[in-house]
Amino acid sequence: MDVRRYLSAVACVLVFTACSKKSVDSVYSDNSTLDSATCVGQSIQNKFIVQWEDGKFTVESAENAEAFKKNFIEPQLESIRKVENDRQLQLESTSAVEAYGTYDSWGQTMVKADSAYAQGAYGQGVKVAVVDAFVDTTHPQLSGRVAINYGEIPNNGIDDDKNGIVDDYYGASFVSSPGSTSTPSPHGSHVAGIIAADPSKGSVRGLAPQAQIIPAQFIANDGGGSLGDAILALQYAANRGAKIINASWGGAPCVASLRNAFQELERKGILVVVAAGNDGRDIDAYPEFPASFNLSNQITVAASTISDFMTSWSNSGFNLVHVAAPGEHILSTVPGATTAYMDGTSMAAPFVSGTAALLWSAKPTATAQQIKAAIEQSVDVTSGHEFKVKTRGRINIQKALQVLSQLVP
Ligand SMILES: [Ca+2]
Ligand SMILES: [Ca+2]
Repeated sequence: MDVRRYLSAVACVLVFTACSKKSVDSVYSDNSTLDSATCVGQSIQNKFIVQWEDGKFTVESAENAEAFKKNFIEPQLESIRKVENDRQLQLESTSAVEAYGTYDSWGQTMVKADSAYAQGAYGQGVKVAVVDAFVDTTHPQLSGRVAINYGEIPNNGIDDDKNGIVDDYYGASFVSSPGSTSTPSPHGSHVAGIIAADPSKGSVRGLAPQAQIIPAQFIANDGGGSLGDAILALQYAANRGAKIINASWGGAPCVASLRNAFQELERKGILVVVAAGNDGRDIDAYPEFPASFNLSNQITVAASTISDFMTSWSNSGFNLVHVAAPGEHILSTVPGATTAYMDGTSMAAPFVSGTAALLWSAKPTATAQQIKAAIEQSVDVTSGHEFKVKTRGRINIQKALQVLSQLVP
């Protein structure tokens, strides 16, 4: 070996990324090196999440990893940024629907939603994606509040607008594994109603009653879901023009794909509102994903009670959970043209999504970071009520509107 070639080889070892070409093994990760304590979720051996160099995600199938590397990754190596196995999510969702007494709309009153309506802010012009379980778009309080994809002709079996999804007139489902039950989960419809239910058509008071919901389902009726399906639903929501994405779920494995997907949303200026989780634990110390991602476009939400304390079961964190919002005995829409009470940070997150929609309709030029700052800087902090969250408080829409008008003159 001549000296020059030898030196060149050494330089390549030292600055590996600068002079090496990508290899199949450098883009493909089987997640085997991650911390097994926090990386829950069984790997799906024949499904692969592909992030392309242009930022897009697809989910592909192959017989096994070796076949996928040889037949898919290798021929397209230059266009592929990262590949990981898909995984089952250990989703936390509130499935119990209990009938409580007369707690109707206590949360909407406590956060002072009326102050926005007095200023003409109803969430108009703001699309909020519910990346969740099934959303009942026929519910009388939701049917007029669903964002319509006018490029699509419904129910003709054709992808008219060529966005890759057949008949996504209202929304789309990315559930690839249908699960064991056909009865719709109430979860997605309940979340959607908290954000935007039409109060003129029933007893539920949606926070932002003129916002539009984009249903993007990835959670099956039995509560199952996969990481790849979640990422495709997030990507779809962004492509449909969502300003806000509500993620009332957790239990995702700490793989790079989901973080990269959330970072794409950050790059696109989309606000992401995430439930902190219902395990009564500190997610600063024991991370929960996506709640613990800590991105600039992310608000992670704890649940508060009617007496304005943290619920006993809400996850917390002085760094990674930002605010509290009503999350106990929350009335909202569920399938079957009816209503129900549910508990959970899953209910608290859409209070913040609805709040963000109100703020954005008041100041359409605000950035996701300004909306987040207005919500964080306006919480009610009550002496003796210890909210174990970054801001120490519970959201207040009236004050948030005032703060936003200072941030965005
Ligand atoms: Ca379509
Ligand atoms: Ca169609």
